[in-house]
Amino acid sequence: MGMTNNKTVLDWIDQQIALCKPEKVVWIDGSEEQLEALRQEACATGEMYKLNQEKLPGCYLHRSDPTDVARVESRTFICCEKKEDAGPTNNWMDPKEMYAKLNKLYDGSMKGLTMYVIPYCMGVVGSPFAKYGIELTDSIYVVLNMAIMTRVGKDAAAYLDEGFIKGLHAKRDLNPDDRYIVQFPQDNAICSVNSGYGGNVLQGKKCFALRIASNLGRQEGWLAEHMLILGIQNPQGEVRYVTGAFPSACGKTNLAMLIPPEGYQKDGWKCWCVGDDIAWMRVGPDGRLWAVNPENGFFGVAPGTNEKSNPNALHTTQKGTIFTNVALNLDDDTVWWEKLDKNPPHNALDWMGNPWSPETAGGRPAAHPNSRFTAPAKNCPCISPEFENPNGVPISAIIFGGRRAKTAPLVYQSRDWAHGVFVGSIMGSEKTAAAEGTVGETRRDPMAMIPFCGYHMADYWQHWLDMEKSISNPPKIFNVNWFRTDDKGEFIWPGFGENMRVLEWILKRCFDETGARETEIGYLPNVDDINLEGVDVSRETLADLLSVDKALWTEEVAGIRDFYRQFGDKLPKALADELDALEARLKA
Ligand code: GTP
Ligand code: SPV
Ligand code: MN
Repeated sequence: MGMTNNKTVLDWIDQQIALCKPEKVVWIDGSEEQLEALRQEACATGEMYKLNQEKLPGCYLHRSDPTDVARVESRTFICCEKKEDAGPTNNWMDPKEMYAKLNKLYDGSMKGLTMYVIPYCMGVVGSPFAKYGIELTDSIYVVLNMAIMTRVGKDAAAYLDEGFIKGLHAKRDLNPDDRYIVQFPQDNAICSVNSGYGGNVLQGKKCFALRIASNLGRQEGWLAEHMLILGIQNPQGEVRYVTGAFPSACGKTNLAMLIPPEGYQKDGWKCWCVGDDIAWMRVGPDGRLWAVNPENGFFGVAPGTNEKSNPNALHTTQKGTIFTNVALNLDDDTVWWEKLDKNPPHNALDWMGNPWSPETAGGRPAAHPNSRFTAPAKNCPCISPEFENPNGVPISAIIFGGRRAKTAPLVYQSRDWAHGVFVGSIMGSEKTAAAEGTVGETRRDPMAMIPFCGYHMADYWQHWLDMEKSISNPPKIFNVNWFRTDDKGEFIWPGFGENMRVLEWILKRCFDETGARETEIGYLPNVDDINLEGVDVSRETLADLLSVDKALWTEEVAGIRDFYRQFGDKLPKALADELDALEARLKA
């Protein structure tokens, strides 16, 4: 409807209309009037529920189908031409076969429904980093979420001539056996069907900004990563930036919105959030790595978010937010989730819409463990003044991390870039609720990209290794672990805001402002170089958190060897050498 004359765009949309056969087609122009009308429609049909507008203005609740509550990695495919290019960690199917399968599912799937055409931009519209897409969907929930998470409408449509990612989503009947999340890198195309949840269907996020963009990054010489971006301002007023890759539900949003401990605040430290989930990083003219956040909002984990753990996130969700699969407090039409506070509502509906109260729940959680908020970035009290800087921010440190009960120390620094890539490649984490499967079992999740790398993982590591040549002033690479537990299974390190103490050491290392001791696995802090003033952690506990257990690491080496084996000849030699060198140091 006049938003573009681009024939490629219009022809492609016509083909999808012919396939899905919607009753109506509506272009999303990005205007508040149109979005408001859609909110009202979604409330009228029960797709969304309007919350208490005095306490939570512009906020809504949505409940997804109970069988559709997380990303489905087993139903996610990379359909490049050759199976070997998808690699052993991705599902693959021949593109022709997959298109045939999908076309059957899409055929007539929108009969009697409206197809929404969402032109959107990842990144600041018109900036050199920006990339464009169109998502066609029959879900108002998707439209409203995309309008928070990305830049949608006319402004984005004006740039479609620069090329665009084609996306099609149909909810159909949500049959889990016919659920598909498919990326076609050769066609720059994304297809989702039979899901209405999060990363499966908000295609700008994991499908585009990671799976498709990782392919573009490889071709064009940059990196698309599952990383937060955080600015840390020191008492001198200088802001230094880090990125951090932790697996899903392992603390990116929390670290991205960190509030320094009181003592740090008094001294003048401040943190700025640039992004909480995805970073696109390119080499700048100065030879440093520069990062932008391609998103425009936060799709964050609700449970565990509270006034103490992450007040900035909580504030961010107090207006213009869509809550998915949290509990509804019927007394005042507000939301609740586990660990929000110590006062669970007594008259509530759980995430499935069933009556819930702490007395009768029998331990059943009120909110789904992967319940989420979709909140505009501009709501965030600590959003960085550089959030919309088209050039991004220069990165001093890259931080990898996961949930490890025992093995990984609180923090260590890699020896150099290649060793840093190795440290990223051996990341392991105990599984969380952000994906289907058994929570708790350890799995390797290199660079937190196992579910998101759009091509062969070994080629991806090679791309990381190759990047060194073009980054003359590379960031230093670290690994952190906030999740070591004691004999009772309790976290030893207080985490959250206190992680600032570790960040301070990391940044000092980047600018040669503090020392370290060399160990088998890399550089570790001297116990006295981590500031413990004002925190209830003893020097002995810290020493324990900074210990390297040789026996555990020897087991770890065996685990890594097992993991690496599946990559065969494709495993970059530099990584095989790093593993041998680590083993040799542990034996020495
Ligand atoms: P995705 O959105 O799935 O990519 O997750 P994320 O990496 O942004 O994780 P998030 O920050 O939402 O944290 C997930 C869970 O980890 C929450 O339950 C947090 O309370 C918990 N968490 C985050 N940081 C820490 C920490 O420093 N220590 C401990 N013990 N828990 C943490
Ligand atoms: C994750 O699982 O890493 C998320 C949520 O950030 S989703 O958008 O569902 O992928
Ligand atoms: Mn994520």
